[in-house]
Amino acid sequence: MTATRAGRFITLEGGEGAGKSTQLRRLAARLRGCGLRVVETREPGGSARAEALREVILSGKAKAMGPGGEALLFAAARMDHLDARIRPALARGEWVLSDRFADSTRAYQGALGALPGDLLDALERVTLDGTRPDLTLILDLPAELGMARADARRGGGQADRFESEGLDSHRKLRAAFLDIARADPARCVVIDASASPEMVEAAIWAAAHARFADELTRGAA
Ligand code: Z5A
Repeated sequence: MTATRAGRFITLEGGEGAGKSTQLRRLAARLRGCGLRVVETREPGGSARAEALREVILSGKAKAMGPGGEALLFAAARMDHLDARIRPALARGEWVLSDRFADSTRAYQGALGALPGDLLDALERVTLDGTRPDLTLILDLPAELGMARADARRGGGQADRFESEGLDSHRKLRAAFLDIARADPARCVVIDASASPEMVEAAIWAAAHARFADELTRGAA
């Protein structure tokens, strides 16, 4: 009888245009190449109810509630995402890759929205209820470069609630994600996201190997 291996939970974080979605797809493909079952998901969203909340939040309809109100909406979406999608997949032994997770609340609603740290700690405790990422990849690049990439991808389309923040806000966000990485080096790895997609992919794969060498080798066997 073969025991089901516990799944692993990996999150990708960083500012706008850092390449999280691009790299999540590439990492998923590499993990599948090792014979692992992989779930690709995102926040806000990832489950039906959380996707409905995503629409409300990114439309800007909740902006008037302030960062506290928005943080509660992100938390409600995250609780459903964890219950409906993340924990069941981990229990089945799957690897869950999420494009953003709780660190985004710390950076956007915390550093940018000036919510106090003790409030964020309490919210995180209740929301995550012990389910934390095994590895968080912080994709780091200068704010100007991230904004230019996101603008080019939008091709003149309308910016959403957070994309319309200015350069200073994006600089603050970058610093906030680097602070998060410094505060939790056992979980977080900072990746230079200004390099080519292939180089970023290789750096991420090296970080995953450093963290999960045994599992990746067994998966491929
Ligand atoms: N938010 C929050 O406030 N609080 C929370 O708790 C959570 C989220 C969970 C969700 O936006 C917003 O919600 C987000 C934070 C807030 N606000 N913003 N801005 P989203 O999900 O719609 O988008 P995003 O998470 O910000 O991701 P993004 O802007 O779509 O970027 P990305 O996923 O990091 O990048 P990408 O789509 O992979 O790449 C962007 C473009 O750059 C694309 O054309 C690529 O082809 C190109 N690219 C990617 N990598 C490279 C490299 N290495 N070189 C050159 N070009 C590249």
